[in-house]
Amino acid sequence: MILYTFKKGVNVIDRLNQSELREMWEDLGMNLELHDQLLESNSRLFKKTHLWQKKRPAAMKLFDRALHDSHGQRVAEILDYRKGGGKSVGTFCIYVPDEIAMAANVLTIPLCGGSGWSVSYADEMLPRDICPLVRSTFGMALSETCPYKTLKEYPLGETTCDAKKKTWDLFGIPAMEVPQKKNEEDRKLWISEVTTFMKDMEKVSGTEVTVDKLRDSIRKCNRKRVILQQINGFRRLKTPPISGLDALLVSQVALNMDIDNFISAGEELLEELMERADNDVSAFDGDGVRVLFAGTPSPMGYAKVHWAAETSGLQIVADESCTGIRYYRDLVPEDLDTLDEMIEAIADRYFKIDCPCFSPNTERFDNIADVIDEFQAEAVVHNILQFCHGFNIEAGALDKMLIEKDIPSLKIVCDYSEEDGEQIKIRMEAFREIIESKRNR
Ligand code: BJ8
Repeated sequence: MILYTFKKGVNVIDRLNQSELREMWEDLGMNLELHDQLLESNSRLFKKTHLWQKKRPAAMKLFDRALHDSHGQRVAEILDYRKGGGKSVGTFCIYVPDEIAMAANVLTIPLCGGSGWSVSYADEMLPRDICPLVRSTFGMALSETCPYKTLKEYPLGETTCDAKKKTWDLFGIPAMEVPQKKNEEDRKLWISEVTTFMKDMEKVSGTEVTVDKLRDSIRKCNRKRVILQQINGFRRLKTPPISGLDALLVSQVALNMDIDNFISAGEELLEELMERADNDVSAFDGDGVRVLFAGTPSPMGYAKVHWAAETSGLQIVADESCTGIRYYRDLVPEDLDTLDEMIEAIADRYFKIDCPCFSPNTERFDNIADVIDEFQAEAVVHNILQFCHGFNIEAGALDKMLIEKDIPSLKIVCDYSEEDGEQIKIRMEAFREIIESKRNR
């Protein structure tokens, strides 16, 4: 057996070979034939979207491996943890406070699907005209190709968009109540929801959340977010040492990977990025056009728009999404003394998330304007997953703000399928030409 070797790796378990993996999937009740198809589709797509890049940091191999391990070695780690009495809950949104679950010894497993392969398997239960993120997630569960289906005490939803809320109802999934507005009474409701979440997590694990445990988990989650901030901070440079595609991969993997292993891999990548920055090594050929990617999340498996942009001479230098800045922008203060103070601070940290599920959501526009300035983006690529009404309708107001700032934007509404990839590329190339000609005006 090969050992799982991270430089300063922790939570190390023996690496499973192929037949051990198949045995594990069989024991989990998965459909091996369909799962093989899913893995084949994911790996073919990954080669196409990521492996054409010639100037990737060497440390990206850690994240490539973590991506490929998400249905294998990571599952084995969680299985091992659960066999030892560990508890876990499945989640679908970055609104669920990891710090609290961690302090109660409960592992959160993000379940959002990014694979186009599984979307049609959702037809059995869900309408076709809802967002591919929801359909991909439940398509995997319904086709018995999701290894996490039985690896948790329960899945935990949240009251964000209508597609998710009604799906929770359909499948009998409990949900945290995320308010729809951000007034003081909404904040109070959210603090009480976070408190209820803590009690639920204590019940799940039989472990009391103490001041010390919560302080430790706040520190650890902050550490992970700071690493993401630092990695992405290098994208401010004129010659970014990491591409948008790879920065997205790091963020996608951050949601699934064991937190200690992620911190360790992130530190290794940071060291290399520092060196590349010192030597002015870019991840891109030539100058390109600096763009901000804004919009719906890109869960693991989905990188079509990043691929189309970066194979067309655009350089994505920042991601305004839940698989980008929205996930790591805000930290929780570490110097608090009581449980109540900590819970309130955690609730406030998550309440800053500027999801279009809120009405109004004007802080998102201010945040986007700041990111454009900070990362010197010349343009915005606005990606909206088909049927996501919140992001799609909000795009109108965002466009207005961008026009006022004289920032060109391109809106791409699409699903997870591969068919429109080339068409999107043509639009990206035309967009790049427009921005280049604007430069010469
Ligand atoms: S905080 S963006 S992770 S809800 S893309 S399922 S909104 S129809 S994912 Fe999200 Fe939390 Fe908001 Fe972020 Fe619905 Fe839109 Fe689909 Fe979405």
